[in-house]
Amino acid sequence: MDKKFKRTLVTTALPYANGPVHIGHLAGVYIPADIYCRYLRLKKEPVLMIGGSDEHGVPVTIRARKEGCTPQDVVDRYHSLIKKSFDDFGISFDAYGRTTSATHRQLASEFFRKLYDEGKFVKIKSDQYYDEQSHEFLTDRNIEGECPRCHSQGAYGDQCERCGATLSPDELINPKNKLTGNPLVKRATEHWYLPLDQYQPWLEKWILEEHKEWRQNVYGQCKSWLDSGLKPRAVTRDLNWGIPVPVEGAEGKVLYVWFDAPIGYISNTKEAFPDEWETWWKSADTRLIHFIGKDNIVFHCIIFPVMLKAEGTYVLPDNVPSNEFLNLEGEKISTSRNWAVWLHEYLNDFPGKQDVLRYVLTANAPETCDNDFTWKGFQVRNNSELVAIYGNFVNRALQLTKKYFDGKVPERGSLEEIDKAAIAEFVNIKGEIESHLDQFRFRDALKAAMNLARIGNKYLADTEPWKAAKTDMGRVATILNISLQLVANLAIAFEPFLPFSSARLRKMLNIETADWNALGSLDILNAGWQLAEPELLFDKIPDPPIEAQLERLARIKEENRLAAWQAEPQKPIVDFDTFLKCDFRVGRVLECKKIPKSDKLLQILIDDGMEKRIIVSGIAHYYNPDDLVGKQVCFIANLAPRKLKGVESQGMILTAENPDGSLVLITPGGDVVPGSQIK
Ligand code: B3M
Ligand code: ZN
Repeated sequence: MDKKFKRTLVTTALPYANGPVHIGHLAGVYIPADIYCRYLRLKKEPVLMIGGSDEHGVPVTIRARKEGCTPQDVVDRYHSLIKKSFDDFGISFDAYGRTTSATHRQLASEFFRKLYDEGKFVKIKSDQYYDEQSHEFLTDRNIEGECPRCHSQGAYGDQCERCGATLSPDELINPKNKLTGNPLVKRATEHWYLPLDQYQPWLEKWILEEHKEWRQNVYGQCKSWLDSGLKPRAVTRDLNWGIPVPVEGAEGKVLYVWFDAPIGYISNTKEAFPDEWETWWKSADTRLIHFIGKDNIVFHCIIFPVMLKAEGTYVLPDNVPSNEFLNLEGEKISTSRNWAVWLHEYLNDFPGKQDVLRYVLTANAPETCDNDFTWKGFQVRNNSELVAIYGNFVNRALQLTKKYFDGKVPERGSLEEIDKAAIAEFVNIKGEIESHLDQFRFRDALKAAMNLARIGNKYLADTEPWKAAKTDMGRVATILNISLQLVANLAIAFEPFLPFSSARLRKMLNIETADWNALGSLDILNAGWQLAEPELLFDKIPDPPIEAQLERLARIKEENRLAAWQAEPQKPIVDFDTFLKCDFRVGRVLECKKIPKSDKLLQILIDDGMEKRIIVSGIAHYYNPDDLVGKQVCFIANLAPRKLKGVESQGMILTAENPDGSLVLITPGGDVVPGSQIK
């Protein structure tokens, strides 16, 4: 650790307590954070790992209404389920609290009140949609109506999922309360805003100049937020689920969930360590690290730091190692579509195999780009890495020792060249693992640990102790002594990554604790030391359970396919003449570029066979502008022109929408003359 720091405070994103946790959560946040904290603890550095449930926010209230229970019922249920999943997977929290705790409510209120008293907020009055029957203001996501662009029903207050338009609730035609269907009226309301714009110069210096070492994805996202200019952000909401705004005249208002949730890191520390929490949070020599997923970057790198800075007594994050997303069998993980591997279900299907999942998710971690989890890949990593490399080496070394030396560590005699070469390779691995872990490169660190086992396997294959046993038991003793020291090294090196297996291995070696400083040593086990009975460290996973998982996913896909039809039932029949009124044609893309200030829209210049025309299309998430040039596309030519982000679109390009909302262009099956009609 950097000399200027005395302790490391690790926080992990607080999962919303409105559903169970899945492999994406584990891979993105909790496994890397757990590896890191276990590593620091092994090195005897002071560290706290803080987590907890995020129990406020609109999604909790939506779930409660759907299930006909109270929000408190929802969060009680999921808090317990989530906490159990984390315990089961060995995620080693030092504190795991809840944002509905009294400690949190008080600390978050005091935090808000301090900023309020010091005039750090601005108060802004605006007209918001209000449901006069249910007496509530509505958040953007809870408003539904007709899209002003594509005129489909069911567009949200912030976005039309049909045509991809970014909307504000004001643009919706006939806005309604999504849950009750009630019509809405406008009503004036006042909220407190955090003036992020005032902190822009400070953030630019603090992030862009002083934290160039942050991961590229994190730094890049911050830069693009800063480049487009920060605006004041509301930190209160008109809602009845949350922490009441501690100000007179603010009845019916609560703290915005993203204001209170990160304060949860502090209050969860306070609740678990009432005497020490301030040392951890308020000393300049604390290094604060936030582990999060990429959708949380702006909150942890911009908004929360501004809150901390405004408050003035807390430390700021030193690093925010955010991961990208993990997909499942090539598709985005989705809670609502049940496209996920739920942790509690995994443990039912693969009891005792926590470490296998920990291994696969680390080896495949979405550190630098989105990554894919596949069940076949899971099986291959288990069978040909954990079983065939790590488990195999350990088993051979222990079984041979049992056979030739009754399970006692034999004496090491003089070394041959081949021994020295193997030792020279393995002593460097400690430094390698450390340098990767120090820089949050967990995948590489795991690979380095696995190399130790590879070295061991190669060493046994090269020295063939079973052959030497016919002539020279002294030689066998030396080879097995070195092999057993390697096994002991493996137990230490894997301790942060695979804690359950390391504990079992230590049991076989008869050693109680792992000492990180011993990593690289050839004298961990003394000659004469009695080992315990060897067991297999990992077992092969056969095909049937993997096939069962794939069948489950295929079933879910089928259910989703049917649900998609039900969600978008066939439209009323149109007669042939009406159909003929639509002029569908083929065109060729000549030029294509992104539309500034929109992350979804592309401006596409098309050769329509007669002349050139511009069409705006919401496919920027799925296609690179450059890749489209030269492609043939299908479009509707006689759609009334309309303006999108200031650009007039003369027609619409045809796409197909996957259940996850991703869009795919419709293209002709062969080359067609531009302008050809589609009938
Ligand atoms: N609950 C969002 C999420 O799970 C949110 C994180 C809060 S961290 C303070 O993505
Ligand atoms: Zn639309």
